[in-house]
This record gives sequence, C-alpha cells and structure tokens, in this order.
Amino acid sequence: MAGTVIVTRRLPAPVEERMRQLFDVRLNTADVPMTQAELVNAMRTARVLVPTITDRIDAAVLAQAGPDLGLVANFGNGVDHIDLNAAAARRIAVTNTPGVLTEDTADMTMAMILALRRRIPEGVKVMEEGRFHGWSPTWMMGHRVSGRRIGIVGLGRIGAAVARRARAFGMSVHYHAPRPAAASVVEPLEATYWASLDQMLANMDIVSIHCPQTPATYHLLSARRLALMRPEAVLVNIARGDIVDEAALIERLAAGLLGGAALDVYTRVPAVDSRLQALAREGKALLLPHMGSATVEGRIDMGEKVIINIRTFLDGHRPPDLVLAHHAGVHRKLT
Ligand code: 8YV
Repeated sequence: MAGTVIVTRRLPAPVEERMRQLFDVRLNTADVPMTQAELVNAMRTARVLVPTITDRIDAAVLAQAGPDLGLVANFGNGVDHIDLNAAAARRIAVTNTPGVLTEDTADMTMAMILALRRRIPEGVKVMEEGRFHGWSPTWMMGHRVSGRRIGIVGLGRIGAAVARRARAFGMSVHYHAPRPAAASVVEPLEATYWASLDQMLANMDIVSIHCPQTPATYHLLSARRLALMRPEAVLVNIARGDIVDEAALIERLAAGLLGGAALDVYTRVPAVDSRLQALAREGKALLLPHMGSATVEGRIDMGEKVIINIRTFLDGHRPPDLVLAHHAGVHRKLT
C-alpha cells in the first residue's frame, strides 16, 4: 500500500513486522525519542506519522508539516502531547488506541493500591536484603483495602474497569465526572455520583485518577483540593502527571497530611522530582515508571489499532479512532 508512514519509536517486533508488510514505512531503529529536529523532518515527508507520548507535537511542529501529512496515528490513548486544535486547523487527523489498554491499566491501578496499602515493596526489599528475622504480631502492618471508599475521578473505560475491580475487592465505589455516567455503567457498580469533586475528596479513603489531561484538568487536584483529602487517605495517579499539583502533593506527603500516594506518572520525566524518591524510601509513596499499560499483549493490540487507523486512512476512509478536539475537551492550545 502506498504512503510513507514514519514511526518515531521502536514498537513491539510483530507490530513493526506487520507495518513493514503493509506500508511503505520508515521505522526508528534507535530506541530513543527523536529530537525535535528529526520530528520536524519526519513531519515534512510523511503522509502518516506514528508518534508516542515522548513526542511533543505542538503547534510549532505542526506548522512545519509537509503538504502530504494527513494523519497523526498516536501509539497510545492519551493525546495531551498533541495540539489537537493546531492539527485540526491544518486538516490533519489524529487517532489514538482506545479500549485495548483498559484492562491492563485497571489491573495496574489495583496492584498500586494493594502494594501501597499492604507495604508490598517494603516486604519484597526485606526479603531481598535478608532482613526477615521471623514473624511478630506487629510486623509489617499495612492498611485494610476492603470496606474502603474509592473515589474515581473520571468514569470512562478505565475508571469503570477500576470500579469493577474495586467492587470485587469489597470497596464502595464513588465517582466524579463532569456529568453522571449512563445507568447501564453505574447500576452494576452501585456507584455514587458526586457532582462536587471537593465533596468527594473530603469523604474518600482512596482517590484514583482516570481522566484525560486537558487544559480543563490541569492541576485538577490543586493544593487546595489536596488539602480537602482526609489525612489517612491515599491518592493514585496512573493518568497524567499534571492533573495533580505535584509540588503540593509532595508537601502534604512530607508533612504527614496524606496517607500516601501511588504514582505511575509525573510532572517531569524522566528526571522525576527526587523528593518523591525520598518519600518512596519512607513508604509514603509508591513510584512506578509509567508502566500502566505495559503488557506484551496490550502493546501488540495498540499496534494493531494503529495499523487499522492507518489502513483506513490510506484507503480514503474515516479512521475508526479519530480524536476530535472538542470531544477531547481541548479548548485552547497547549502551553
Ligand atoms: C502509553 C498511556 O503506553 O496510552 C496512554 O495514554 O499513557 C500509556 O499507557 C503511552 O501513551 C504510549 O504512547
């Protein structure tokens, strides 16, 4: 099939192989992000660009796109690294990979909650370092997870998958979203809707973030809102770093005003704030290196979604996973 497809990062081998069979494709064999100059160069020549979260496709980059570029087929769900308005203005379509990473991300959310509350990383370290000197009644006591109230911020696909798991673990499910979810979603979960995020935060044991990052959700968990959380409550963020005011979160954790945080995403990557590492060493934070959707199966499924989007586009049809700026809640340009 004709058309130059440029892929910015190494993808799982079966995905790269399939792309080679199907498209006139230029793969990036170096497993490091492209420089901005390389990215701009790719934008000039490609018909289809396949970026990942490590590529910043802002208005300045899009302004340099060649006349042939018609599709940015993102390898991933979140598109906060792409200026959707600028793409739309240049009639460049943007697609993502919804659905296929839902269950893996929800599994990881539960793993993070359990690991933080039951002190799993500390326990693993004790064994690795040969510091287990025998059981005692007060040894490694964590906190019970069942019977707790979980407040889910954003009851989309991933939020609902987390809610199903939380129910199975005996938690009561609460959620905040711009509007109540459909009865078919909410009823089986017996989920309680909180129109006010402030009020939900003040009443939860666990708060888990599952909304996209948009200008509207930037620092949604602001210093003021973090201060509403109960001092023994924990925060889980597997969505995007800037949905939380990370500096304010660090202050509250360090001051013992929050029960803990489990994070898979950060404001700065890869140079994560070193104060978070110190908090992790004290057992107040559990930190993961953005691996929420990282399963072999999930990444291959994501690649398959990207391929379907590219094929339909190159065939002259509307790709199935189009992301529209107004649907994604993007009302102003990336800053
Ligand atoms: C992806 C993610 O691995 O899909 C997302 O939004 O956050 C990750 O799980 C990443 O975006 C790949 O580009």
